[in-house]
Amino acid sequence: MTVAPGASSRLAVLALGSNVGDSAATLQAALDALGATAGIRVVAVSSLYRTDPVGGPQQDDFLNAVALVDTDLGPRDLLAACQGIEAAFHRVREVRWGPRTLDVDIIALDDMIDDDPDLTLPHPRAAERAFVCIPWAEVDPDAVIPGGRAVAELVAELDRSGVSRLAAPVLRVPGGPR
Ligand code: A4P
Ligand code: MG
Repeated sequence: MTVAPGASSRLAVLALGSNVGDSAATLQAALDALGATAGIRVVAVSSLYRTDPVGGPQQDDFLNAVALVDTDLGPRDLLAACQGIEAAFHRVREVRWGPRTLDVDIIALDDMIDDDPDLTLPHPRAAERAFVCIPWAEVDPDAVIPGGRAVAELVAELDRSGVSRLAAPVLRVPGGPR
């Protein structure tokens, strides 16, 4: 990606998902909340994708998207910011991989690799998930999973049948053109 973060900043790849309520509005509001967080600047946002649920109980389709953010926050503070925004949307954690108003996962943070269960980097299931890799490749065609493979290569190999790009509505970069 040709985004040039500031000297002390890092580039984070965030995956957003929702399958409860007005998911498109929730994802835009989550982006706006990220953009309003001190130390986070949203630099790019993918299209919205309607995706078949992966894992968990029988549940509605998700809307998913990927955002690139430039951040001065450390890994813990970035995770806390993401979880704070999830909480603001009344996310309740009841069923693993179950329905949720909002999920904001950190897919990658610069080239960091960490197996800490509280913040595993890169996200351990990113490479196998078309609903992450397809929007990621859209916003950053040259992306490489830290310690892993090129995202565009993964997209070419993954089953893409459960993921469809929506022409509308379109997510906006907070502070960007309308
Ligand atoms: N955690 C560890 N690493 C990270 C990371 N890189 N980013 C910890 C964010 N959190 C991370 O997460 C559980 C714990 O993971 C947190 O306490 C955090 O410290 P969670 O958000 O409470 O729960 P979750 O998202 O349900 O768990 P998990 O296992 O991360 O879920 P996945 O793998 O992200 O899957 N199908 C479609 N189509 N679209 C989806 O968006 N999402 C899931 C969730 C399943 N199926 C889906 C979708
Ligand atoms: Mg999550």
